[in-house]
Amino acid sequence: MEIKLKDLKEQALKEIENIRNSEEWQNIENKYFSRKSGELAKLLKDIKEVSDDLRPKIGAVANEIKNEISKALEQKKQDLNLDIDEDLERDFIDVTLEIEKYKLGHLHPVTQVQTELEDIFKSMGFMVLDGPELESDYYNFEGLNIPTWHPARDMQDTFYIDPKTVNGTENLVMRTQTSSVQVRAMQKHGAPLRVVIPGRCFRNEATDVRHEHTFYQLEGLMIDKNISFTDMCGFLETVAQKLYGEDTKIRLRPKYYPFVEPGVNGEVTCFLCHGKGCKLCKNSGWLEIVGAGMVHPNVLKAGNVDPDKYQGFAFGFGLTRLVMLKYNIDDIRLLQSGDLRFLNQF
Ligand code: FA5
Repeated sequence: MEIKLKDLKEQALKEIENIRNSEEWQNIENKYFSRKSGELAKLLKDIKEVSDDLRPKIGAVANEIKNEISKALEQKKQDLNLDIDEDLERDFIDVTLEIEKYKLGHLHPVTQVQTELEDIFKSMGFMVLDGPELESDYYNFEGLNIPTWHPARDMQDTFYIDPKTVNGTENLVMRTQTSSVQVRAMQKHGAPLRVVIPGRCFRNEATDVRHEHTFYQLEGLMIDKNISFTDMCGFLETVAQKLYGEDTKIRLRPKYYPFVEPGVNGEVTCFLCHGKGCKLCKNSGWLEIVGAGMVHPNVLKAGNVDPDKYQGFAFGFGLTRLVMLKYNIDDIRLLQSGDLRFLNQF
């Protein structure tokens, strides 16, 4: 090790002797003193391998040699009267170095499908509204024709909030459905009205591959004069065709929702097998995508809309389920897992 150090010193002093200009000076300085790749740095690393009893002696020799080379360099600079910009040297940035590039993020798949749906409805003259996630019992249930005693409350297992915790007197719930914005929208904007409301909903679910405690819906409401059930059917078919293609058909079957009369469950022909039957549609040929119906007169009244003058229909898409269908995702819980290995696929 000692011999190696002495050889290095001799070689360095010889090279310093031959320096004729600033460029050569800087090259030599770099060759010996560069922190990462300099000859001295390499040797100092080797010293770590030397046995404990010899290390202090070798360390001292190395230090001495380092000082000698440094002094010789300094002397050469003065002898040749070199003008070396040391700041520039210290701050030198190698622009050719490869750096790790920042990866750009992208919209969450739920947001992507939400935007796609919003665009479809905006093109049909609908406005997009928002509503509170922490909602009063009134807008989530009562105003929607579901009084406290009504058995339909059991259809949605709800997170009730103790009013004391939010310094209020009102009964609050985490909204179970975006239908909670129906009455708010009518009260604020009156009739006629075309509005969609995308947003998060919460239910006290035992979660599984198709059920989350937190999920997204997209609500729609159309109120006007002379709106009939057939208008609703035609409208839902148009939306389905815009979503899944011109040859898509829609099937409506009766379903009970307290805030519409009559109420339906809307299915579309499976966009993967076009109705023939496949794994996605569980061989039925149909995919369930929407709940809908004609707005109940009690709900119109709660929204200060006269049911003798106006009628309308409401619909609610399970937005998270639409995302699952679109991308063939077999476990809803992946969507909120925050797992980048999953999210980076979209
Ligand atoms: C409703 O929530 C009604 N508000 C829909 C509606 C609006 C009907 C307007 C009539 C008029 P339902 O509870 O069926 O309905 O939920 C609607 C959709 O939300 C379901 O079809 C499903 O796609 C989705 N959904 C419900 N619960 C969950 C859950 N726990 N996880 C994921 N998606 C869910």
